Amino acid sequence: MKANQQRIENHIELLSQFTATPGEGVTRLTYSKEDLHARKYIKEKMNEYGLTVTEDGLGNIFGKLEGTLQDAPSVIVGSHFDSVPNGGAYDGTAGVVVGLEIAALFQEQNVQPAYPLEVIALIEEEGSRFAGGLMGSRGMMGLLSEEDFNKLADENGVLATAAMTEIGLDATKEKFRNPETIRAFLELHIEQGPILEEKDIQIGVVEAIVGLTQLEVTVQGQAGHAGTTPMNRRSDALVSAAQIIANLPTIAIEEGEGTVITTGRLNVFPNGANVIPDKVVFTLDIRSGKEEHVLNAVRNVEKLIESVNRDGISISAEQKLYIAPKELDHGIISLLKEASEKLNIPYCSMNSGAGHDAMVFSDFTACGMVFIPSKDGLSHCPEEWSDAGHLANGTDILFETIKRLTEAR
Ligand code: HGY
Ligand code: MN
Ligand code: MN
Repeated sequence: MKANQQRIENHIELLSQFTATPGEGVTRLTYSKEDLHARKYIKEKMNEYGLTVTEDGLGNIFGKLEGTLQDAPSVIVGSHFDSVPNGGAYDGTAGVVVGLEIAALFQEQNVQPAYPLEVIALIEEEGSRFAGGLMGSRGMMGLLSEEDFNKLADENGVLATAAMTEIGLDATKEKFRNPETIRAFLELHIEQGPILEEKDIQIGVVEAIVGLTQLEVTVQGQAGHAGTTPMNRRSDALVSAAQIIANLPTIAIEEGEGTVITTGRLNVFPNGANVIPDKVVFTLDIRSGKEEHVLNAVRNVEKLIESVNRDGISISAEQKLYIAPKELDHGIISLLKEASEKLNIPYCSMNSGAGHDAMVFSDFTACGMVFIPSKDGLSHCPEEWSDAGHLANGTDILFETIKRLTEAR
C-alpha cells in the first residue's frame, strides 16, 4: 500500500495556516502561538496514528511506536516545524508530514516493528528566533548546555525558557537524548535549490551536507546629526558595514568550489533617518562543501574587516554556529537507493547546500536524507512549493527503508 497523497496534501495545507504572516508566507517562530497551534495538530495526528506522544525539555515532539525488542534503540524519522520569517510551507514541515504518514502506514498495514519507530518534530532548526539554529538537535545531543540554553533570549529580550512556559512547555524537563537510544535518523526535505528540477529527477539521495558557519558582526561608530556633521568628521557605522558587505561576493567567488556567503539580517541603531548610524549588527552565513574553503573564507572575511577598521570605528565578529561538512551513512544511503529501485522511482545522488539537523545527528547515529524537487529552485520564501506526488513517492521510499531498519536483525 502506498502513501496517501491526499492525506499528505491536507497536512501541508493545514500546517501552513499556522503562520504569523497569513498571505505572506509561513512565519512560525519557535515557542510562538503559531508553534503552539502546529504543535497541537502534530500531537493530535501522532495520537491518531497510534503513537505515544512526549515532548522534551526543548519542546521537541516525539511520537513513539514501541517495538517487540526490549530497550532497543529507535529509528527516528521527521524534521523541524519552525520556519524562517515569511518562509514557505514545505521547508521542514514536509519532513514532519512524511513522518506522520509513515506512522499512518505502519498503523494501516499493522506493521509491528522489532526496533521502535519514532516520529520527531524538531524545534528551532532555522535559528530565526534564538541565534545559531539547529537548536532542537544540538540540545538533544548535549551540544547546548543547560546554562547556555537558560541564557538564550530573542531580539526582544524574551528568554527561551519564558517563551516555553508561555505555551505550556516545561523547560526543566530532560533535554539530552542518549545517542545509544537511537538506531538511525532519517529525514525527507525539499531540495531548496534547482538541481532536481533541472535534471527532471524527483528523488535525491543525499551523500553529504555542506559545512557552514554563522557569524554576527557588530560595527560600532558614533551617532551624530545628519545635517551638521561634516563628511570628514563622521564615524558612520553603516558606511563601514556596507564596505564589508559589498566585498563578500568577491571573497566567495575567489574561494570557488561552491562557496557562498550571505548577509541575511542587518539592524541599524538608532535607525533614525536624520541620525548618523551609531551601530550596525549584521549576520554572515558562510558555506562550502569542503571545510578548508569555509575556513579560508572566514580568514578572508576577517582580513576584510581588519581593512575597514579605522579611527572612530570598531568592528567585532562573534561565531554563532560552526559545523563542518558531514557525510551521511553509507549503509542507509544504500538502503534508500535499493528502496527507490524496488519501487521503480528514479533517483540521483547529490549533496545538500542547505544545513539540516542530520548534520548534528550524524556525529552520533546513522543518518540518511531524501530530497524532492523545489519548484523553480525557490525556498525560504512564500513561493516555495513542492509536488505532493513527489512527497508521496519519497514517503514510500522512506517507508520501505524504515521497515527494513526496524525489522529484527
Ligand atoms: O539555513 C539552512 O540551510 C537551513 O534552512 N536552516
Ligand atoms: Mn530552512
Ligand atoms: Mn529546513
